[in-house]
Amino acid sequence: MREIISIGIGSFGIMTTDNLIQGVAEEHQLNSDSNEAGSGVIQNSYPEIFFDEFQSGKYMARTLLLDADSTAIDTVRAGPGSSNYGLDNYSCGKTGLGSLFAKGHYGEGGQIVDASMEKVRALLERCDAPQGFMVQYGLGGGAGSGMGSLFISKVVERNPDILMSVQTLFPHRQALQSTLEVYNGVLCSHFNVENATLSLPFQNPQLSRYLKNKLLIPHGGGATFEDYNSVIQQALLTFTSPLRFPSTSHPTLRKITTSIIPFPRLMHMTLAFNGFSSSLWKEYTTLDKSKPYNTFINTLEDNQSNLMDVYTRGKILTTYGSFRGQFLESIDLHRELVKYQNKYPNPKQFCEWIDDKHYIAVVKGQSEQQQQGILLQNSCQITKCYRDMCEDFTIQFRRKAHLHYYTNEGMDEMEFTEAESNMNDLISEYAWGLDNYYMGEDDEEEEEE
Ligand SMILES: Nc1nc2c(ncn2[C@@H]2O[C@H](COP(=O)(O)OP(=O)(O)O)[C@@H](O)[C@H]2O)c(=O)[nH]1
Ligand SMILES: [Mg+2]
Repeated sequence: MREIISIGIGSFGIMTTDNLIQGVAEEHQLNSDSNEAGSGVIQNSYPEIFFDEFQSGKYMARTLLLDADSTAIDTVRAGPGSSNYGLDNYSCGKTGLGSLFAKGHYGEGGQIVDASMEKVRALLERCDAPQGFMVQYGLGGGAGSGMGSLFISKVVERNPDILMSVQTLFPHRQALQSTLEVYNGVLCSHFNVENATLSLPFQNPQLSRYLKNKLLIPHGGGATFEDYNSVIQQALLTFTSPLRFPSTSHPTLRKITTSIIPFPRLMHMTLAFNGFSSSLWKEYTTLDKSKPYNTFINTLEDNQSNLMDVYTRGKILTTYGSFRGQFLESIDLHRELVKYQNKYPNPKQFCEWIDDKHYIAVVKGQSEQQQQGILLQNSCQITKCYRDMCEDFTIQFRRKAHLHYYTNEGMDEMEFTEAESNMNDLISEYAWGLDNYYMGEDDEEEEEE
């Protein structure tokens, strides 16, 4: 059984991992008190992808939640999903990390990660044929960036063949909780690029825009982390649904990554998500249920569906679509995508030299209401996030602002320089697919040096 090990690190990571696990338990109708498969358990579905099934019939999440302080873990333990975990699923320290990558990677956080390796080994040992890790963390936080980057590099070092998919919260200029977030983000991305196989990033301001544009709830700017997290939860549930339910093309994480990632470092996806399943969704009212393909593809391709703030133009290399709905057929969806691709002015938008750009998996939905789709695009448009982050990084780093917090913890300035140049390399690896329009528009080309 192709098991996935889910890991949550830092507050953001722990909350989103818990949400994902709760969602999976609900979709497979695991009984929430005893955690046994309920009487109405869906035939032919595979909760074992995320859960260990014990001989007693109990299902426990194959999950590890790591943090430096216990705030987020306490919330989970007091929350509705607590019965999914045992004591072995948590690890936390006693003090916070003050939003410092240095403390998360080298200080107290490092010790917590070291100690968790034994638990990872035990989880892996119980697996039959693991398909990989899904690790959630925020690039801006101390625990998320420091411990997250250390965790994935340690796991990959010990298990070189393992697939590492990371779901991260990317810092955004409009939503920085601390000035250190851009430092943390660049230092952590430096490790992600080398160790992760697949990266699915999110940004809070874009999630906020998404809620405003797509949902009929009048938020009045008051959207909370829970609201953001519920969008992330639905997106990840849709992304993983073909792995957990019978589907066309029987994807595994490995199949998905091999079909959409032509170069190991260009593995940062832009996610577009649509969940028509509830009447709260604006498009639900206009959805033509007999012919939903147009609506699906069109709404997924419009920029408002993106969960990341990216450029509106730039080459798309490949796409992976995961859909569920009663009326959907993969062949029609594929045709619709190809039609979209050939529409003016799009042909140039798609990379010419990749033959089969679209990989699609469809799960027959359980109910008429359930219509969801997520489209992963491997595209150069994502460069915007890296460019913004690196620009902000350089402005601070040139003046050595806030640097002493890191050097006091024993970090060397060289590490900052290396991370910066690795990120600039990544940006230039994506540059071939951006038109001149974006390059050097609001930037005076002094960045080199
Ligand atoms: N969407 C979302 N963002 C969060 C959540 N918790 C924290 N954040 C954001 O994530 C970033 C990192 O913070 P956090 O995860 O608390 O740091 P850490 O615990 O040190 O890893 C900050 O910019 C927060 O605004 C959450 O539950 N949902
Ligand atoms: Mg925290």
